[in-house]
Amino acid sequence: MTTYPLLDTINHPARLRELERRQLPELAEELRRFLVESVSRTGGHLSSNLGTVELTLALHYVYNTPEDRLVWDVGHQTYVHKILTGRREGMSRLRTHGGVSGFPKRSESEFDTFGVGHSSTSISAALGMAQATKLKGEARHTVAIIGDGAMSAGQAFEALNNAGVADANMLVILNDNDMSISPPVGALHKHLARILSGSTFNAARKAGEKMLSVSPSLLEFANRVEGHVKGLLSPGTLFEELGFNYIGPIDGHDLDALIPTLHNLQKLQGPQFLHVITRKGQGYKLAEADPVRYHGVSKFQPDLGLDGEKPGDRPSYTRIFGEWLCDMAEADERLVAITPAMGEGSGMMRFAERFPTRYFDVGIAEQHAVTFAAGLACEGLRPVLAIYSTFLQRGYDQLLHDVALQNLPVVFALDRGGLVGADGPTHHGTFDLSYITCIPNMVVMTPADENECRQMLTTAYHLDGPAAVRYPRGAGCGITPEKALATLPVGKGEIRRRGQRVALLAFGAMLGPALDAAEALDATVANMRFVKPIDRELILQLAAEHSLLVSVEENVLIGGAGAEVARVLEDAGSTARFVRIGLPDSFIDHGDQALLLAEAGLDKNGILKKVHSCLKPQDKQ
Ligand SMILES: Cc1ncc(C[n+]2csc(CCOP(=O)(O)OP(=O)(O)O)c2C)c(N)n1
Repeated sequence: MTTYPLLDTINHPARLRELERRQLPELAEELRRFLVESVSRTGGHLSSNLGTVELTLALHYVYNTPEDRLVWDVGHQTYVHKILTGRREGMSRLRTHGGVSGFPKRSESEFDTFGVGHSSTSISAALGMAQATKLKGEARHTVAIIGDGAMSAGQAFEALNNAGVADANMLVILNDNDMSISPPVGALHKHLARILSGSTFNAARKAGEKMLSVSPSLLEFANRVEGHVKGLLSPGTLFEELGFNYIGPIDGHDLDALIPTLHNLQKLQGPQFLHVITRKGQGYKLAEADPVRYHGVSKFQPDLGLDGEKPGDRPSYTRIFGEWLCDMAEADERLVAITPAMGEGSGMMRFAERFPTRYFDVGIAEQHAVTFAAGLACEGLRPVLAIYSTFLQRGYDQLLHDVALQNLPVVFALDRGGLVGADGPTHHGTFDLSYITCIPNMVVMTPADENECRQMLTTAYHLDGPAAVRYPRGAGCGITPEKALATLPVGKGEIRRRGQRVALLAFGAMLGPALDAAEALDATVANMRFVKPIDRELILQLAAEHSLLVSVEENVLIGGAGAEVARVLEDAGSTARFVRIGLPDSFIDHGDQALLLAEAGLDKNGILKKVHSCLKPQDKQ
């Protein structure tokens, strides 16, 4: 007998829509069980998916997907959507190389209307789709589903501001679980909490439940909404002011509330806003109790839950950063630290506990985070902005125009630089060396080990201008950093191994594979440390002493560290033979980090292969 009798029959939402409504709670229960079982085997996002089971079910039940467009924000909560749209079997290879992506992806399914991974794009994209539908004279529904965390970003408000006057037929669903990855922050959160905590909400919910369950006709529904829900809640909610017809809040785990409401909303014209309340981790006790820890999980046993960090695990660069932050803050009271909603992921929780007044979680708002740091620096403080490489892309003009142009001393602690693995192309931090190095005043460093990471952070901290320290996801080499807060000479690399004919110029974490390859080649290896200012003297010395120079970096080749080496050689009129190893001009899919590195030629074998292909007979004595 199958464990999922109903789910087994659903391989397309059309099949789901043939079910009777009374069957849906059972399907929801099967989906929830399937989710826990499947994610416990693969790892992935858990709490957010458990929280959107009924909402996803109701959307595919009511809307004619894929003809009607569902546009998910962030996309980490789309596992049920994937399961219901023919990818259930693929879930066993979720986030593995060649397997199902952890996020919606247009090339993966016609149901994935918009590729995503970074947050707060759904309303903009849905508005574009709705306007296109109108221009083409087509009729279909467009729905954006966005969490309360993602709603805090500027782009979401830019889109609301535009949609409210664009008269587009679209529905925005706010999936409010009162959580981002961490507890939510900011005035919007307070606004939503006020709606929910007020006695008016409870009265409204009762009235709403009664009203919605009888499925009134369109006109009656609209009148009742006007008369009851809106009147009972603060009449001019923020979203109403922005030009939306605000409905809710309703219980997002109650199919009897969701389905009639969605049916009725389908009939209304213009921009609609439905506020849905859900619980992160719903239905799995451990995740309900600790949604932060169960936001993104590695493999675990469902009955036991997640293990803690095992003793003997090598500390991650993230942890090295977190420890440095506390030590530096102790040494200098001007230090303030900022995170755009990634306090846990960036290793800042100990700092937050120890120095609460100097810790700023600004919400998912990277642009604001960068300019906010600039403001702090203007007043003589020393801001450290911890931000994933991929998310700094969001704050690019702020980095250039607000920080670098004014030469303000902001430290960018860039986590997840390079290939991140299972999260895939939306999250790889493989562009930062290119996009930062071209900005005047920036100093850019790439640590090769934990100790160097600490030294580089200290070096960056003591500079009088902006600097980025870019370190990879995961553990380092296992070196315990010295406790001292030592600095490094700016713009200087070091020779780590002396050999002949070939010199490998390694940047950051590529030092390890370069040293391994050098053993087989008897090559010289330089740990370059700085991408900018790059060590010109060292490069020219190596060029003079070797037949072949090879740079190795975990960044796209275009505009990366190797491009800086090439510039130095060209400017000096050097005729040295030089090749670059790095990432190609293409987006790299998700998969195991080590596997992706090997595929890109960024391991010992890849380096050997490249060097052998470039050596000439006269080099080989
Ligand atoms: C631009 C950007 N910054 C940060 C993140 C990391 N991130 C992924 S999910 C998430 C929290 C989203 O909260 P919410 O929208 O409320 O969804 P929930 O997980 O609560 O369902 C964050 C900060 C991201 N994906 N994109």
